[in-house]
Amino acid sequence: MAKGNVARTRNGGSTAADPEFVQLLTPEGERVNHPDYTVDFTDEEYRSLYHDLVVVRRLDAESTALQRQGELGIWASLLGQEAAQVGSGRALRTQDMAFPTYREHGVLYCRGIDPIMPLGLFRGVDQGGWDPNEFKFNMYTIVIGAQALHATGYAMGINMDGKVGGDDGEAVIAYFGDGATSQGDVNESYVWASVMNAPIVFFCQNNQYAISEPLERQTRVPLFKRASGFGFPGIRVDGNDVLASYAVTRTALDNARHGNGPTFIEAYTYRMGAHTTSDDPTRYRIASEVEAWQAKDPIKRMRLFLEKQGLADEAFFASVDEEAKAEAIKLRERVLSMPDPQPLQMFDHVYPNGSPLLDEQRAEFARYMESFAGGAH
Ligand SMILES: Cc1ncc(C[n+]2csc(CCOP(=O)(O)OP(=O)(O)O)c2C)c(N)n1
Ligand SMILES: [Mg+2]
Repeated sequence: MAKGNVARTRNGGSTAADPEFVQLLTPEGERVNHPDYTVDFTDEEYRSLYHDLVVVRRLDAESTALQRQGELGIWASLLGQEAAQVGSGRALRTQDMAFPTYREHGVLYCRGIDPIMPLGLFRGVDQGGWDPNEFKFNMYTIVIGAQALHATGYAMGINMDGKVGGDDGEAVIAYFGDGATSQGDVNESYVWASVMNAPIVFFCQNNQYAISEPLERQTRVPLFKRASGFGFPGIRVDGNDVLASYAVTRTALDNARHGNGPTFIEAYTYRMGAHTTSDDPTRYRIASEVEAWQAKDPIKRMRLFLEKQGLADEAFFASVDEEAKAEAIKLRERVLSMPDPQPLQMFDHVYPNGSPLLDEQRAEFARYMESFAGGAH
């Protein structure tokens, strides 16, 4: 038996790859109805969703190119996951707090953060320069699954502060991947969120791989079905459908803010590029699989939808491309002119008000640096 069939046979047909999900927009750009979810966008909002999808993909491509040219240390591309990120990112209300991984550049963009910010981190000149409280978007987290705990603690805090209930209640969203669902941190978060009725949405982008490990090595049941064992609803959405991603996330966040507790969302999508620029996916997956997912491209279907509905013409699509290109050029120029940090700067933002131990370490490091002054060692 082929290795990949093991999970299928043991679950009587319900497999981790079972594609039953909420969909509002087919790969052909047809708008379909769902009994529980819908969207009510104006024509302008439909166009702006398309705009965001194109811009975040273009900025991402530019960042990959910058890494290839030695200007970034590494880059984790969002290619293929634009709809999951823009849909969920735009579903957040101003007061909601997001906890990202290292790949949520599309959500970051939707939160209104300058897209240069993550590039400083990946260039190694800062530690991620945005203020999480200002933008309600926490720092990127490289440690797989750790942010699920941070997010759950934050959500429990919101409850304690009495900020849940009503339309202006606050909610939290924690982003992570399919691989992260195997981490203890994430499962512990589910337990706490459930029993404390925390106002949180667990948004899992199932992009089918954890680096080279395919989904079938993480789970024998669909990820969204696990949530019921922890005591809250799980739902799978077509993660390449920006409308469905928006609708499902908005409903889950609104449930959370009204005091109805957590939801787990599995956004079923595909990582069309490499895990990071350090990875070579041709070593572990075949071209036909990638091609099959290219037919489900999130941007292509939104463009087809706009065309079919008569909401946009060639001039609109050309102007979005032009704008995305101009933003990418600007991004490139700004990356190239980023100053290198002073070595002692790394001590500055560890604690808001410093600490005696840190002061000692800074002084020691300063003496070490000075020992190089004016001579060869
Ligand atoms: C605690 C921990 N273990 C291992 C790693 C190494 N690592 C980096 S990314 C990754 C895979 C994550 O896969 P997934 O959760 O599916 O997210 P994706 O990268 O696919 O978005 C691993 C194992 C890490 N960063 N942190
Ligand atoms: Mg993954």
